[in-house]
Amino acid sequence: TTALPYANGPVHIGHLAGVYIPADTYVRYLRMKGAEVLFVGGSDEHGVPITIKAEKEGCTPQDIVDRYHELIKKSFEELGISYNIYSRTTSKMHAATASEFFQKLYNEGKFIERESEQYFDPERQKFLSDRYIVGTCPKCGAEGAYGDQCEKCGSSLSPDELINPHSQLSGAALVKKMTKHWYLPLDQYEPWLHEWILEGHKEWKTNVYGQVKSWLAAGLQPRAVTRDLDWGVPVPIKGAEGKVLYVWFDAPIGYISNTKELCEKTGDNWERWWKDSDTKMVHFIGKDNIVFHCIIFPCMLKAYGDGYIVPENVPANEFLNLENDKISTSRNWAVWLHEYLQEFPGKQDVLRYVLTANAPETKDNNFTWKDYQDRNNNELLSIFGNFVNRTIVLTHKYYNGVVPALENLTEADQAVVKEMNAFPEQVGTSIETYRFREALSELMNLARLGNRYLTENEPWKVFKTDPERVKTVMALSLQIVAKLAILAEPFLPFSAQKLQAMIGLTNNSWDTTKETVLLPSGHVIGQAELLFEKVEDSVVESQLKKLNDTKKANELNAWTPLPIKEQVTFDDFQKMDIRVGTVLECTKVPKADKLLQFLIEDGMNQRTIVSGIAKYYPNPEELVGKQVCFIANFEPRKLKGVVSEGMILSAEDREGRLVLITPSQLVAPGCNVG
Ligand code: B3M
Ligand code: ZN
Repeated sequence: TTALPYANGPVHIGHLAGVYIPADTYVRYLRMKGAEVLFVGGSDEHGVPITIKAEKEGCTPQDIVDRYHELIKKSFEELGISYNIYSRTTSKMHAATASEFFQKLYNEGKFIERESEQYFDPERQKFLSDRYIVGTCPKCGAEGAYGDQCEKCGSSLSPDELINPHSQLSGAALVKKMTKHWYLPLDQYEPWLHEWILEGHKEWKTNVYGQVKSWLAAGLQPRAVTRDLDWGVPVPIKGAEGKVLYVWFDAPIGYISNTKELCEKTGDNWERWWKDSDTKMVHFIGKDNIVFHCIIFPCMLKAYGDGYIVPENVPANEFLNLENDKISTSRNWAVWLHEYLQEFPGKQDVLRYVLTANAPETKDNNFTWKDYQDRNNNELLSIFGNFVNRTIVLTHKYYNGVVPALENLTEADQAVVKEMNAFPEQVGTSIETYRFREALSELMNLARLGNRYLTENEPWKVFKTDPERVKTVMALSLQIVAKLAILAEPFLPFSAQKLQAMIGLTNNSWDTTKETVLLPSGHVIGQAELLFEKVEDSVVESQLKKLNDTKKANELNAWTPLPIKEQVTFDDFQKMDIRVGTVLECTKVPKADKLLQFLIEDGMNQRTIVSGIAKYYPNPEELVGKQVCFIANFEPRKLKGVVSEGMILSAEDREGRLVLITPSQLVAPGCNVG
């Protein structure tokens, strides 16, 4: 299974590197090993963020999830994520399955019931989840802080801490009201979790094992599995009207619902996937989902009983950064899959390659466009592509594409044979232990071996003097190409399949690659076609520009007016003599690129005022005849040798641009402003 992405936005490279690419690599490998595999995915279509997005856009939550479910599903397909099923948690099957799951636990007394006081919006007549409660941040004083977090200062909050909490929906002041919820008593499962994971699964990744250990050390609390909300799977019991299952209760059941949905279509028995001790279940997720997949969902399955298995492993990954900055949906700091697919047609494997090579397996990792280019140009193209291309081209040149017999091996050849035959096992073991970066680098070592073999034997030179020898060299190189064509498939499915077709391989079973001869003598291979192409500098530059534009836009959006200054009295204001004047002359101040020198008609006299707005008025002569506002009793100051008798008023916008303040109609020079 792969974590079900929330259908309130598209997926990005962080999701891919953490969850979907490793899972797909794993699954493709298992299939090639001949294992019976079910690869289950889907969209998570419940939860508060979806309802908030709908509210903001003035549509229904269903509209939102319909939009993103389709987008995500299609992008996964295009990237070659080879699900057996990708469904959704708004399906009928899911509602029925999740509902039945809750019902059984409820009937068997597996929940505890608790009443507690919650915030209630008296106008909308509903309970509000934390996100719908806004107020003043107790930490930084910002208005509009949410009941769970202040976005201004980043503090995490509880609604009780907010000053003047009110409803984001209606603006109404909130009241507290009692409400009943059902809790899964996780504490009761502690001994079992301890034995099952801490004793029984010491082989789990240290980041996963460590998180479970610290959760258990801190002690588990009962968890509410219901919410007062109108978007979700309704709680299927009397007296629970207006309540739904908590999204983290229903979402993992989605794995079961989607299995059922598929099996119903194919005539398979879904229970053998979920209730047979021979089935191994593996959850691919990101690190923020560990507690749900290692503790809560297993407790749910354990509580349900009836033979449900629990996961064999949960190889959660850490996070991927983008250009040394945290990926963020709200700041649009991401490489979105659907955009990548559009901008880089036919380059799915490059992304799969780079994200596997940089997978955040043991610590957070970083994606940069420069690294993308380097890995494409210096690894995929120079090592893999180059070896394959040289071998195929030479085979056509010397033998019209007919594979020569692999015979007359020298001792050195035999060592190469031995070396190449070890790869299927090595790569396979790394994949089976969820070390995908290591597996990929092993795969590239096979291509390196091929390159080295060709370079050392120089068939293009030897052909003139010893054509018999070249037959052996080419025959052996072709076997390496064939092995690569198969072993690359879990990582680079598009290129591998293209290569297999190119050389006429019809069997992609993993274990056959342990044999030496995959292309028998006399077999005819096709013409060399390009597998990879160079990524030019301009591509990197334009992607960096796109990110840079995002950054700029974010900075502008983050702009807020300055805080209001200390209060002043009418008398304070009266001290300021603000007047309108007409510009008689306006020139640049020599040797001061910021300053303009104005000659102003102030109704009684003419006065000189210097103002630091030159950057925004490149043609100062155009200001002649315009009217401006100025402070007439400002103490004279000398600026770059010019005495300035007043201050001209301008507005400063969010970009720091200064704009002159002008009366909306012509007035007599010398008029007071106030
Ligand atoms: N919808 C994805 C997330 O936390 C969440 C996973 C559910 S898996 C059952 O980003
Ligand atoms: Zn704050």
